[in-house]
Amino acid sequence: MRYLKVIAQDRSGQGVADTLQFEFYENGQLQREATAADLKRLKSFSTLYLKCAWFNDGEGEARHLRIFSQNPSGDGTPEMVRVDFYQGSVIAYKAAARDLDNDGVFELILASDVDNDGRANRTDRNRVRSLAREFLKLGW
Ligand SMILES: [Ca+2]
Ligand SMILES: [Ca+2]
Repeated sequence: MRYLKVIAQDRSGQGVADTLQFEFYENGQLQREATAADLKRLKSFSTLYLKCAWFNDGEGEARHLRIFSQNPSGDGTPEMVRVDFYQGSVIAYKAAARDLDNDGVFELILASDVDNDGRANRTDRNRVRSLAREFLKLGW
């Protein structure tokens, strides 16, 4: 199973994340870090992820995101993107975007307060939809 691990850090101590790291995993093994080409394709994703305010103080790595697609029908196109926010090895909260009829458009978004502003609303669902869409562009 493949997933993209995203780590945001507040290295300058300003209370907001200033550094992002991306790691590509397959079957639990780190395959590679993001290349310059990946970073280009991850530009919108990065902006979205920073809005989720799920980051570490300093160079910590406990808080991170794991995002991956699932294709239970086995037809080669994903029907679901899972967006799991981790604290250490535990999922702190999670979200998902589902393409129920497999037409490439997400109809169902399951999300709590993913941007940590104290409200679970349409903005959170839109963030998850956009994160999922941007992630799929990577083809990972
Ligand atoms: Ca659909
Ligand atoms: Ca929110």
